[in-house]
Amino acid sequence: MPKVFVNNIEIDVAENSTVLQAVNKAGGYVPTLCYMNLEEIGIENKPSSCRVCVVEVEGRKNLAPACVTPVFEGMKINTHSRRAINARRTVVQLLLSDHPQDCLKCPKNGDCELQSIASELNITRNPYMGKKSMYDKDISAAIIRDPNKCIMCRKCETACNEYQTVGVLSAVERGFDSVVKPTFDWSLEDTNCTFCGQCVAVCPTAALVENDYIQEVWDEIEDKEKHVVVQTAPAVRVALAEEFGHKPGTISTGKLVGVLKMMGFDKVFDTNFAADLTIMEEATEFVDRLQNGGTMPMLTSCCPGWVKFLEHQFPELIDSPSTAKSPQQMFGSIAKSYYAEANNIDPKNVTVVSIMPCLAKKYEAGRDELNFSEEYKDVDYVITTRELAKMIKESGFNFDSIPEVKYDNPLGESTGAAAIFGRTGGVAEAALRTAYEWITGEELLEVEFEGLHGYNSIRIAEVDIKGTPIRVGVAFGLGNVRKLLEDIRDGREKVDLIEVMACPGGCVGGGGQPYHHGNFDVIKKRIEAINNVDRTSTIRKSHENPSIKKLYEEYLDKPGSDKSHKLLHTHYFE
Ligand code: HC1
Ligand code: SF4
Repeated sequence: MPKVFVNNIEIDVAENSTVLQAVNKAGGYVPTLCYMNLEEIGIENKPSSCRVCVVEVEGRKNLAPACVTPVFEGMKINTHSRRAINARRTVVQLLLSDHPQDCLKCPKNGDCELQSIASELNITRNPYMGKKSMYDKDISAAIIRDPNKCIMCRKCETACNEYQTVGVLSAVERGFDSVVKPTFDWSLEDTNCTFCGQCVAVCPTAALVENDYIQEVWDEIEDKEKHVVVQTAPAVRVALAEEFGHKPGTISTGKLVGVLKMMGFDKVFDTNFAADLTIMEEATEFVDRLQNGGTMPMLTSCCPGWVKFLEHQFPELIDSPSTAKSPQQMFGSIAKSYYAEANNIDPKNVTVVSIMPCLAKKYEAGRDELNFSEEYKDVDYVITTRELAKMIKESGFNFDSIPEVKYDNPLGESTGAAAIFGRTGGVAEAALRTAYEWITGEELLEVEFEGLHGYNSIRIAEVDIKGTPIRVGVAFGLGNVRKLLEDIRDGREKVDLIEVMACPGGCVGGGGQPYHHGNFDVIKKRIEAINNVDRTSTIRKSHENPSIKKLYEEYLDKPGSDKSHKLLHTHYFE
């Protein structure tokens, strides 16, 4: 174990450590912009391009970039020599010299890493003002790409090309003209982009941000003709509080409902209700395929980033996903049919707003084949957890004093099985809780399937359904999904059911969640919180949800009925 000195303090570090790791171990700090390492899930970015992390190393003439410089025995590191600080200031001033100076109206204002490092380094003026990049913005339903704000950290490239293996973003040109963008300068909408938002999740500036619909949602709430209902996704309740200074993993379901009421929504409903409904349809389809020789393995279909990935990358598997629409879309269909009819409201006057942890949900809401009516969309506006936090802040509500309120019913009642949709392995587990009882006719006493829990990116579990072994594959991160699907295609693995989520840890790590700043522990805490929501639920199986039973009795007849198919199912495109 080499001994090194960080600012004169001696510490032992692991072999092959970098200076940055040594500094972190010593409890010190050097700023970074391009460095990112989510070690547990295999995302690493260290092009050493920004040079913000330079430090002084005794005996070395040039300053050393901490993120890539290996330590050696007896190394003496000074993180804050005047020379190192001045070099960092110059680096940041040069970056700012070609950066739009519009911080006050920038969507990342307050969340921008470049802005906070500039402030940390006390940069109040800039001697290097010169030529400026002038690119057009690329605006899609989910993502806004502003190359003028790109600082060439390459994090988005790593997220898209190495982690997701979608390969849409890459660095082009040289020198001052270098920028990260899609091939041929195409708009993201014209590429294979899945809108997973993982590039947005890691972008340190506003070069990549969500397309926000905050003003549109306020306008709907203000419109007296409109009956505005809102649904909240499973993963939002375990992350929103982070935006208000609470620890990752804080559960704020009651406050979430309370604040949406205070904001003026007519009804506050739960996507979890629709997740239970999804299980009714998906488990029916799974049992049918299993018993009657349908296409196997069955793939889950609730993650829109994954569905788009499948359509582009695995067209030969187009018959494999469940035809069940995602909970977001099922909720919209039921709100504009069953709920509107029961309350005598013209569905054209019902506005459905979704609060989602995800950017691909914005894209999903615009897919025609997911809308049951030709006259209106299932879901009108999708905003992210981050956008909701902005609306709460803008309204001046003090998060800590928001009262805890319960969801409205009937579209607000849900089970623990629905809650776990928000974490990796949860959709498969929820489906099996129901399928087990339907197949065996017996009560499932131990509802948690251990093999479906955990943080590994690819997991295979075998579940015994009274002598019939069901093999379940779970994968998150599209690159891992690719590996699993290739193993199945090439006969190295055989499974019956596959749950796929595009984002790290499932929806809890979605591209619309509060920024995790490269720390996977944040995502793990959210997963634990999701499990707590399940474990403290009185009902933990979707088919036991009383409001779901009533919906079938009064309206849909039974899972897989003609009406269910019209409202709750879809098809995919090669
Ligand atoms: Fe998800 Fe889903 S779990 S996709 O991860 O099936 O976004 O939270 O809302 O639709 O329920 C996201 C989360 C979400 C859907 C559900
Ligand atoms: Fe790549 Fe996902 Fe970003 Fe699209 S949204 S560019 S697929 S990382």
